[in-house]
Amino acid sequence: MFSKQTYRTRRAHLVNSVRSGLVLFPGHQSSPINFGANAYPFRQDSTFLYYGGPSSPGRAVVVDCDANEAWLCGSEPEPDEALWSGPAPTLEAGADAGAFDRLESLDALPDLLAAAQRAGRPIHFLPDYRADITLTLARLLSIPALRVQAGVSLKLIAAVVAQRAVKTDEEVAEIEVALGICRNIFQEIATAGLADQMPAAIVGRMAMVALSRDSRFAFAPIVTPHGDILHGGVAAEPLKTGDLLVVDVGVESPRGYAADITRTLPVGGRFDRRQRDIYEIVLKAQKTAIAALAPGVRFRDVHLDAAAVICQGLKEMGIMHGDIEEAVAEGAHALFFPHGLGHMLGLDAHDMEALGEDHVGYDDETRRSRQFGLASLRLGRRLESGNIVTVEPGIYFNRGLIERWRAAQRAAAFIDYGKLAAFEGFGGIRIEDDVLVTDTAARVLGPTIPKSVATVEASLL
Ligand SMILES: [Mn+2]
Repeated sequence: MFSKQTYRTRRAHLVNSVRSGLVLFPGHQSSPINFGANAYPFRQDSTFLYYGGPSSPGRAVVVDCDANEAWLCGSEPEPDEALWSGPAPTLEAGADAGAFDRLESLDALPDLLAAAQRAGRPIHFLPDYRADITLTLARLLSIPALRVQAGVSLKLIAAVVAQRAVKTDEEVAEIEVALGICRNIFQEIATAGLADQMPAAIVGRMAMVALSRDSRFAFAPIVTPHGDILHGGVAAEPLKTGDLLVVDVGVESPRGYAADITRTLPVGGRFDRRQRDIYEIVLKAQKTAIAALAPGVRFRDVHLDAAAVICQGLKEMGIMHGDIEEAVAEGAHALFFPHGLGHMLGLDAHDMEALGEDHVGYDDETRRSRQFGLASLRLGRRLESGNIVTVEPGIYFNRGLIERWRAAQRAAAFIDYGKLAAFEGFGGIRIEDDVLVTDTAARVLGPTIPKSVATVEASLL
């Protein structure tokens, strides 16, 4: 929990943007895995967390923009529940911690909202991503569940995105706490050795570090020698000397902020010559991109800068040829770098993605491309001071994609398909850091996690 002032300030800012009506943020319910009493670990909705702070399941926040007051809505804990779960915080305790002005019972909320609507006051709410919240909204707003989606407030989406996209110093500090845990995770798996280990055992070590720090994964980690399968999860076979292990992991800080780090590690401790050559290209693309970040710069242009470095490097290796600018314009690099350079980071690993990727990453000036590769770029628009973004270029050799492009002779002016057969089984390389856009440039957040060839190899000895 941040200070009461933090939540008051955040809500005052929101009232200032939305100006009129009521803003409704339904909190998460407890979510069962396979039967009611066996629930997933509780994680509050990030926008609720942002404006209201942590709370028990089944609560809602209302911000009355006309009266400039905030309500915490819920019910008092059942006395019998204490036998099983211990004493739960009262609604009043929650209201005090979050500096709410008013308490309301959830049962009273439908009538209060209906009265506001009769008085011509809009009820603003965000898109939801859990079916139970759709039903909650339908009940609170007295509308059919199928109409909920059509009623979301674009004005509220814009206000929340604009506010959450700019991080305060205390939010930056949270992300750096999460990054400190990530650093420890990489230290732990490096010192334990990689060869002959099952990826699941490596995930176990990673989880041990996170859980022992009262943290948890911000998303399901990727631990695989098949980096070319972009969201391949945890591979199911033991690691062999000579594999390239992609580890993409993020954890949450105590207040729910995410880190998101990727390193590619040579199993056995040494990159071979070809792995090192590709690795150096990815690293150069990443450093070039980080150096290009500044307020006012379009992230899409930075993505294209990284693509150009990748094309140049692959050209020097004889895999690509032709004019670099033309190759990037045609999207030829996307055979090797098919995903986006990065995304916003905050309370969500893909920050605010639930509010709509294009609302977060694009605007009237910068529209999403439909070109393969560029279309996957989640963030394209101009950066502002206070944005936190990931910078995560990669080079992959994905057999299925290569076969489809070769069959169609796609971008054949720029790609030497004859050279690619030798890369069967190479996997892929990605390097990812979390970066704060400052007033003039950018700063890589968190403690150093080895990423040069020399320091990565040294960390594995
Ligand atoms: Mn990422």
